[in-house]
Amino acid sequence: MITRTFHVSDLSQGLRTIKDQVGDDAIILSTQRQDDGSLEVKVGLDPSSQSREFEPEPQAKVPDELASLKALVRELKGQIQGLTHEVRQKPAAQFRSDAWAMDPMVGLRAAIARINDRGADDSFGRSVGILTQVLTVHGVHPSHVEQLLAYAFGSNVDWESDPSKLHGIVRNFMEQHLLTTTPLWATRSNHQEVAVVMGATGVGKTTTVAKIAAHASRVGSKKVGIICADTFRIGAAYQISTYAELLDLPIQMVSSPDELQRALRKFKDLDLILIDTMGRNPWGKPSPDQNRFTLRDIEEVLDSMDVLSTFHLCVAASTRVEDAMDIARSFDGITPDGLIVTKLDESRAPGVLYSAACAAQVPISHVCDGPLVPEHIQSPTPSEMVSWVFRGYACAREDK
Ligand SMILES: Nc1nc2c(ncn2[C@@H]2O[C@H](COP(=O)(O)OP(=O)(O)OP(=O)(O)O)[C@@H](O)[C@H]2O)c(=O)[nH]1
Ligand SMILES: [Mg+2]
Repeated sequence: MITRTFHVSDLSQGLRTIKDQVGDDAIILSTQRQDDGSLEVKVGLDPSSQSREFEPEPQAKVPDELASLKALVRELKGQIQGLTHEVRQKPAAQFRSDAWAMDPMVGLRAAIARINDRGADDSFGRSVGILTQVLTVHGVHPSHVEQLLAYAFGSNVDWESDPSKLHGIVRNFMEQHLLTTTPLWATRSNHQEVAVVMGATGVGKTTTVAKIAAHASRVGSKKVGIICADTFRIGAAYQISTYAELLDLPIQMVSSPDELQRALRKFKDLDLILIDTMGRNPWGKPSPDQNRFTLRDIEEVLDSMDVLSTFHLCVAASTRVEDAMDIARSFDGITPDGLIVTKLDESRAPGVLYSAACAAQVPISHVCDGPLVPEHIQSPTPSEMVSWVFRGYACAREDK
């Protein structure tokens, strides 16, 4: 309730004046005769009353407090705006170490702020958009796209005035981080090498073994032997025997650790032994028959015989990028020493090879781009592979 005090000479006349001023809804709270003979009348009114005349008592301090609060808010707002402006004015170089060493998102957020500042039709913004799209469409995992952009945004290069430089920074970074290793036909070692080729079913293991064997014996002038550890799939032995016969290379079939040991002893004078293995579901449990002779068994035999061995994982380029990254880290309990990317000709996403190799920190040893033995295998440089990621494999090959 709001109250107000009036001083009138007599009650009946005073009430009329009071009602004129505050309306009929006002109620008399108290009357008191004063020393000078006048009458003090205190009236009260419900605030929801429609009376426009009825002003609150002047002692109410609420408006003053509101005004000072408003002033404080204005001052704080000004300070926040000043700070935001200061952050936006910082040159890219100042974000560099923080962005990369502490949180890759910092560089990204700073760049997004700059794009927003410049408006939608900025060529820098467009360049960033195109780069993001090219990498994503070509199969690079989103986390790697984010990492590449964050690195570029934090670099010292003046890409803001020339956005095309952005691509150059990203390409260089990718080339430096994409690991490769000497193909098996070109290694120079005084010791015998044993290479186990593993991978999911149908990815091209047997065909790849035949391609590598052909290059190693014809181009690399190595004495090569093949061991087939896939006696489970119908036709597997026949397929690899046919290749061995065509290439005029010795072959042994093994289905147990003992047989593998015997085969390795028989081949003790050869330079390179290629072991073709059975296709396995990377995530499923093997059937009891498949479980008879596992990759672990092969690894144990090789370790016990003290031979120099490497495990090469075949991954089809058409594999979903998340799956390829997972498999490359560990396949059937084995950490691969090298990646063989197969069926690149059947994929539109060469970025899978970048993401799989980077996620697992495993070098790419060979790339296969067709079914023909021995033609469709190569050992590309990081620069070639990165240009596939940027241009798409087919386009980059056509331009060559
Ligand atoms: N387009 C294309 N086809 C390929 C490539 N590599 C292999 N192939 C074909 O893929 C099919 C399977 O190849 P295999 O070498 O038998 O595959 P695998 O991994 O040994 O198969 P399993 O032993 O059954 O697990 C065959 O038809 C090959 O000709 C490649 O790089 N590109
Ligand atoms: Mg096979």
